[in-house]
Amino acid sequence: MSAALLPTKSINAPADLAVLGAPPLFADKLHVGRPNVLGRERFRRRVEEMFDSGWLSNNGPLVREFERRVADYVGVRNCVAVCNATIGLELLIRAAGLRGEVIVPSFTFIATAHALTWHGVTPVFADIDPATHCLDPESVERLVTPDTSGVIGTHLWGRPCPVEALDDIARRHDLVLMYDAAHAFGCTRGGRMVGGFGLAEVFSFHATKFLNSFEGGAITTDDDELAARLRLMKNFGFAGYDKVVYLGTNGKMTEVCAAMGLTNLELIDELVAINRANHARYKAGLGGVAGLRLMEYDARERSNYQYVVVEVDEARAGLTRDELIEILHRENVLARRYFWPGCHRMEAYRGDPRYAGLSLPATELVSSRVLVLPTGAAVGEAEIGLICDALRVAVGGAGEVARALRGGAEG
Ligand code: T4K
Repeated sequence: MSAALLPTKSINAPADLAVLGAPPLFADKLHVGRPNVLGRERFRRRVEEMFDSGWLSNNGPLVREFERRVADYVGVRNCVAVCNATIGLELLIRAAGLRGEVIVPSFTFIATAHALTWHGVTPVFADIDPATHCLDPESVERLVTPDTSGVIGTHLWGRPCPVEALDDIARRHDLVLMYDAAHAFGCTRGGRMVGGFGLAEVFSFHATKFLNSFEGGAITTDDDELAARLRLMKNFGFAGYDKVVYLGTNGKMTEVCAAMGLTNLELIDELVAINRANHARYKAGLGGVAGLRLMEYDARERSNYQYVVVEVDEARAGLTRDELIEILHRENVLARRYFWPGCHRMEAYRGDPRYAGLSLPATELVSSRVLVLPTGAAVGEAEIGLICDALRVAVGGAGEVARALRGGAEG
């Protein structure tokens, strides 16, 4: 445990909680998404080589090596590295010719929807399966219209979408199927690596992802022609000096980002092991706490375990999800409500008449129940034990804790 995270107390009874006036558990804040920064020496060596090479961006040797290694790891023919996953999605939307309407989950990071809207394509929000938090194929099927050109599924929390059912819908309706795989690097479905499903998939290597390249992303596909188009489009459409063959943008990954990505790719087993151990600790620590359900990862598949997601059943816990978030924040544990309230209820969309009155019951229920807890190399057994203590004691003393939290409103 780092000195900044040394606990200031133990939590054995409600009176030990900060919401009841005790000092916070941690002097410093624990974030969801604190970057993993292992392998600093390897990274520094690569950066020195980069300086020596005189090549900082524009498809340099480190980016090319990163692309090769990601493609090999995922088992696809092509990987196109990009500056971030949002631009990756935008490039893919253009390159695949999506237009009109595209069906997406509302329960996803806003970038999935924004990437479409930014390019004048209408995101049509489908509901999710409350058990998996991924797209519900029946909801998708109901939303197909003559204007639908595609479907983008999100492998939420690194748990893959029902790719077989979505594939079937896409084939029957002649739709382009692609995936936002921002959370799912290193995960499998049916033993097959995510990255090879649909026409193409987009990974994120943002600083907050378990495997980061500072900022970064990658589009993976077995379609050589699509990959060639993406390469041109991410470099303004240049096909040679003075020769622009496509409308393009600047979506290039820099060499320093590729250096970080390569370093972390070499450490991927260690990074996954850290997350897996943390997940098991949360499982042990939260077992038997009424109304809290930790989302599991399928033990038969490979997973990156990068999100620790808890669903709160308010009736059983005696506290709402938002009250538990408040309790944790007061302890300096910055748990998050990803992805509340769902894209369709975000200001950017809910004011648009196309989404007025849209009701997605599973999305709305799940987004009101989910809380995401810190994991990664920044936390370990001690911190997780204390976070679980705080949750267990809060739920155990829910009556007293709720009175303290609601006192102002009720009085
Ligand atoms: N699709 C999906 C399904 C996604 O989840 C995402 C990104 C994307 C697409 C788009 O990928 P990129 O274009 O970003 O490659 C964060 C990330 O910014 C975002 O990348 C991620 N998903 C999303 C789930 O989480 P915020 O708004 O929660 O970020 P922020 O700034 O609050 O960071 C989280 C916490 O991490 C903070 O409390 C502070 C801490 N932090 C963050 C950074 C960057 C650090 O301690 N150090 C750092 O360097 O979105």
